[in-house]
Order: sequence, then C-alpha cells, then structure tokens
Amino acid sequence: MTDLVTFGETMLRLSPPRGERLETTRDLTVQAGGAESNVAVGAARLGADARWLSKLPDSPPGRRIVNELRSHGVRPGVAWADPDASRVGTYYLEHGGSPRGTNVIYDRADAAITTVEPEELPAGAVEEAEWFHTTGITPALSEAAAETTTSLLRTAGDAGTTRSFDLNYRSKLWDPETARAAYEDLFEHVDTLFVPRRDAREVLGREGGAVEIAHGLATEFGFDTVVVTRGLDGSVALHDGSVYEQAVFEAETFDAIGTGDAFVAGFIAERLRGGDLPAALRWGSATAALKRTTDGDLAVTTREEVRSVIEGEGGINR
Ligand code: KDG
Repeated sequence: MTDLVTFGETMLRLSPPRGERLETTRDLTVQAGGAESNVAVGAARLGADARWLSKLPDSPPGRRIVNELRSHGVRPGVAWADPDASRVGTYYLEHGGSPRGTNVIYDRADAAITTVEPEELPAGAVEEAEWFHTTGITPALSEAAAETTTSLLRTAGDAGTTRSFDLNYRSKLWDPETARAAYEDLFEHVDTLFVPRRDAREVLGREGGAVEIAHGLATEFGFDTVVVTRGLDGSVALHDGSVYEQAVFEAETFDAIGTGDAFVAGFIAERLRGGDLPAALRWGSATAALKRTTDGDLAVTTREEVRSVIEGEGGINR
C-alpha cells in the first residue's frame, strides 16, 4: 500500500545567485519546485512511500523534473503530454535581503497541467493510498486542473483515503473572492485542512486568533483536523475537540521557500507512522526548520536530523 499520494504542478525553479538581479545575471540555478511535490519529497525523505501525480510534456525539461523527484525516492505518476503542444511551467526566484523582499515571478500560463483530465492519471494510486494531499494552488491553474482536483479528492473519499488540503493562497494566480468560492466547494472532500492564519483572515474572511479560526472552520465544514500555521508564532491544531500548540524550532534562514510544504510533509509522515497530533506538529515544525537552512524548495533531510532538532541537538556532528 502506498502511504501518500500528492497531486499538483511542479515547475522548474530558476534562480540567480544570491545578491544578483534577474535582470542582469548570467547564471540561473535550475531546481524542481511545486508545493505538492515538495510535500511528496519531504515525506519520502522521512520514510514514507510517496507518489506524486502530475502532467508534464515528454521533453527534456519535463524529464528533468521527474528525475529530480525520483532521486529523493518519490514515485511519479505522470501523464506525459505532446512536447510540441505543451510546456513546462517555470518560476523565477530572486532572493531578497533587507530591505529588498524575495521576488517570485511565475511563467506558467498554459503549462501541461492546465489540460489535465482525471482519466489520464493513475486514480488507482489514490484509492490504494493511505493519504492523499493537494493544495489550493492546483484549482487556480485552470478549470481542468480544478475539476481534476475535485475528482481525485472524491476518489480518495470513496476509497477511505485520508484527504488533506493546504490552502496555499497565491495572490499572483487569482483574487481572494474567486479563491474562497473554489476552496469552499472543495472543503466537503477534505479531512485535514492546513491554513496559514493570514489566509484564513484575508481569504476565508475569518476573525480572531488561531484557535477561534480552527473551531469556526471545523464546525462549519466538518474537518476532522484543522492546522492553523502562524509563521514564527508556531502552529495550532484542532482535532477531536482538543487543541494542540507547537512553537517553531529556531532556524537560521537560508531559503524560506517551501517551509510550509516541509511542515506538511513532516506532519503527514508522522501521522502515517501512527504518531499522535502533538508528535505530528513537532515533526512538521522540525522539518520546516531544517528546510529553512537549505537552498531550494525541497526539505532534503533525514529522520535522524529531524529527531535531533526535536531533541534540541545541533552543532558540529563528527
Ligand atoms: O510552497 C512553495 C511553492 O510556492 C513553490 O514550490 C512554487 O508551487 C509553487 C507555487 O505555485 O507557488
């Protein structure tokens, strides 16, 4: 049985060296990046048997993405598209530094995934998985991607697969009103919701603190678990009527992109191993901290490393 299946777009992330501008750089580092494959990689690195479903052109850039994800132990389930009629999405990342913010520029319109149909994907993988995860980025990409998201969530629900959804609101893809309507249509198919407190307020129109937000969402939509993330203020989870809180583990931030996905990966990986909610929050938080210390979207870590963060170890390992 597969532990985890995720579904979503993976792009090529192109970033100039730190301190260089996109306008003038001669060098771009190429890495795979996409919220849902970031989660699959993070969980696979922590021992989960993880699959990731997507659609890509059967071309060198498409295969480049798959090769990188495979190298971390993720099993791809890709609908290969005609390379002459489709493209790989890309995103440019210019690292910031005070007072200049980090800048993400998408170049992903008409990427192969915008034409994805549920029949092209191995739905059986979702049925036999223990956990299915997707995010609010995918339904923003196209109507076909939104319909496929709903269809896979339904398939997972019918099969008794646990379904999680990370809101992941991206203001460069759609506006809050359209996003909120799409999310609320999907919520009936979701067991565990991950939501940043800021998005809960600004996109879902919720008021109050994290606990109040979690209670409100669970009552209205019937989630089994709601995890509200609060950046450096840590996370709060509501599960079976109980509230759990987790602080962040301190980290020197080298690259913050993918931190939320690393949190989700650590959380799911620990739940899949039978860990309780507090343990899952700890694993999520520690995996997120480790992600921040490395370059790229992916949480390239190990169970031992996560354990040592949780246990407060660090320093020089020799
Ligand atoms: O969570 C990290 C993602 O933002 C990054 O991987 C790119 O998938 C991406 C997106 O759509 O923003």
